[in-house]
Amino acid sequence: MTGVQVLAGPPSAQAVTGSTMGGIVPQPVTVQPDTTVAYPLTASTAIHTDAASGAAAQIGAALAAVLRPSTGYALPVSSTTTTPASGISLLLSGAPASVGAQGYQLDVTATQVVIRAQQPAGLFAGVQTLRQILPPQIEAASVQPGPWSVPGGHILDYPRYGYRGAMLDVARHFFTVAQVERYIDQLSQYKIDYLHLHLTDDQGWRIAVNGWPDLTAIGGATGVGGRSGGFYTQADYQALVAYAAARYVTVVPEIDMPGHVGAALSSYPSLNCDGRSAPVYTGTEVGQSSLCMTQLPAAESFIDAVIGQLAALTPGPYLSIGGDEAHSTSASDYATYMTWAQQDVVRHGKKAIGWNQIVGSTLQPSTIAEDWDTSGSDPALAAAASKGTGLIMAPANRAYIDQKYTASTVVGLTWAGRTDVRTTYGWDPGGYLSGAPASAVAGVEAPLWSETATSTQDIDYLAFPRLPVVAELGWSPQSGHDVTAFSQRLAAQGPRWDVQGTRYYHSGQIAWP
Ligand code: TNX
Repeated sequence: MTGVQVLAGPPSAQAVTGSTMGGIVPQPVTVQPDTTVAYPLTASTAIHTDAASGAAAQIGAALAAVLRPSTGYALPVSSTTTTPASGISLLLSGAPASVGAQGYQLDVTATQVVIRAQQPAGLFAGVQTLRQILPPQIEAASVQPGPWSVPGGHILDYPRYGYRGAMLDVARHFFTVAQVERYIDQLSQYKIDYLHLHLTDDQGWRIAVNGWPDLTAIGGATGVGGRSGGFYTQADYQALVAYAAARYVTVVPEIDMPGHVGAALSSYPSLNCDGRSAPVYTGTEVGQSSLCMTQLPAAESFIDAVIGQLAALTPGPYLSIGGDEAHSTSASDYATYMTWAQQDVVRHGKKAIGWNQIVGSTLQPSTIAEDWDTSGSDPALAAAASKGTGLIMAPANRAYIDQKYTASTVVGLTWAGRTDVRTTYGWDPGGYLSGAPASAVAGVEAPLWSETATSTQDIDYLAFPRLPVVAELGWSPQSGHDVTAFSQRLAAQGPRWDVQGTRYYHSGQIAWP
């Protein structure tokens, strides 16, 4: 089944349900409302989960944890070996093959809500959709009056791309475990399934590496503008990885090199060609630092320790080695170094991701390039893609959510252009890179660099509403791309963010309710 169908219901639908299937982001593949029925969520509703799956039980418990505070209902969760006739059921049987590993089928009748999937990830995605067809107050942390009615109908849904990413720069400004967990909660609601953590840069080194304590003691001490720094212990990082995994988000750690290494150079004299520690850098220029290639064995043993330890701490398949803006590294040193680093990632059992420039080295068959170029024309990258290199699309003038929305936006950079909702929405990830086959595109990503973002409020403001825009580009079929319909669905998210305390940018391009 391809294409998006939304069959509009009669006006009485609003009266029956109090909410509709018409405000979901990202747009499901198929939505068929049945406005003649609705499921009333009441004090006697129970949640049933597939007895064959511990993961289903955990997803049921997570659903109950969302629904209990606002409804005040007990919502008991129990496992079932049959197909229940009432309540909310999360089942790993009976879903059509077309839903794949991450999709689901959701059916709402007068007597029950049934989510079916092939895999737990699909049940989790279906639960996120269920949240969005309940009234916004369902997200409240305290008991609300209700009534709680789930609109009737049928949804069949699965993603366009397997990789739907959000990148958070914790190097320029450090964000605590709690702040990152909050972001994970937010992005998992939009079916984002990868969190790329930019862990190191000139201004900060944010991950503890055994045997290299000064990386965090010195390199982690500050951030842009000399603000206080911070870092994750390896236990912190593992906790973040586990928190994300419970929300079907896979962490992709990034160690940026051979440029963007100022924090490491200020921590260890041996990584500098002159044998002296570089001064701590707190500005926002890029391209001034480089690992010392005349000391390549030292750089290699350092990076092997970092990559090896991160690989061991990371269950996900990817490890990003950056590779962007190495303006202080010669092209031949860059090629030598990035070729070796990719081999090292593979030796440690992972697949390397690198920014566009990584095509200036010898690519491993498993390497994925992340395209941040704003022109849509990068012949070297397109040639690599034609030969099999996968692409993650993150063109800065479309997908960088650290850019200002408009001239009057206070937080944010402007180098890639100002990007409000329509600019972020108005491109096709499958056709953006000229000369690259659409089949090379593994997905999309929304990077949030933190030169100007220093607080949870800043993250909220920059990411909302643009993160859900990129989420829709990654999940929903291109055939349903329609800025008017999308804007209406995005508007319906506003009241949810209000209830959740997400301080979003009230874009003038959207008619918020
Ligand atoms: C470019 S594009 C960068 C980052 C900056 C960002 C700010 C790329 C891979 N690198 O170093 O933080 O712009 O928007």
